[in-house]
Amino acid sequence: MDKQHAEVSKFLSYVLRHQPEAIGLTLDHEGWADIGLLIICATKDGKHLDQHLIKSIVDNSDKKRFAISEDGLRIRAVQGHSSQQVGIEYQEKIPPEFLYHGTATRFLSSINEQGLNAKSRQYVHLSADEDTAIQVGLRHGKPVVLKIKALNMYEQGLKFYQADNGVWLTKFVPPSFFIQM
Ligand code: HQG
Repeated sequence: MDKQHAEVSKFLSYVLRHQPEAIGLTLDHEGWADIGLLIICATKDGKHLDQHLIKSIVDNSDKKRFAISEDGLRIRAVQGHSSQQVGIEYQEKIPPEFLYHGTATRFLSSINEQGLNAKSRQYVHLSADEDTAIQVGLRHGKPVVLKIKALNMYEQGLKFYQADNGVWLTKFVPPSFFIQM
């Protein structure tokens, strides 16, 4: 992805996950925005988007962050939201035995004490593989990976969901389900 694409991808993450109101955009409960309206709102904000650029970013997103509706008219972020406008009803799913969460070492003592919480997002994000977790942790500093007894959590009644791009979501992970690596 080139620099322009990366910048627009960040902008799309910002408005489709966190602050649609910053450009006067409205998302529906499932997170969808009308693409025509998104282009108008973005242009007013000085960001020049068009259908072609948006489609190319959606298709080339390394983490498959966005989806376009079947009729081609709407776009949404598939996970990562903090906006109160959005409450995607993810389908519950039985997790694998273990899932992984990457974070920075400086957060560890607090996480070990309080458990993993969603912070500004709506869910705690987990991955099925350790490598992805390391990459996620690197965004915050010196990475450390927590191995989570996910199936065990599920058997005790805690719910798991999987976004369209494979990211696992849950509301909270109590410290008793950590295996520190
Ligand atoms: C930490 C990216 C102290 C948590 C990635 C994390 C991901 C605590 C940070 C997605 C804590 C929140 C999400 C506690 C949790 N005390 N720190 N009790 N509980 N934390 O960015 O998981 O590129 O909101 O460990 O790939 O890092 O944006 O979450 O370090 O899938 O598409 O609080 O974002 O995807 O940070 O990342 P974030 P995350 P995109």
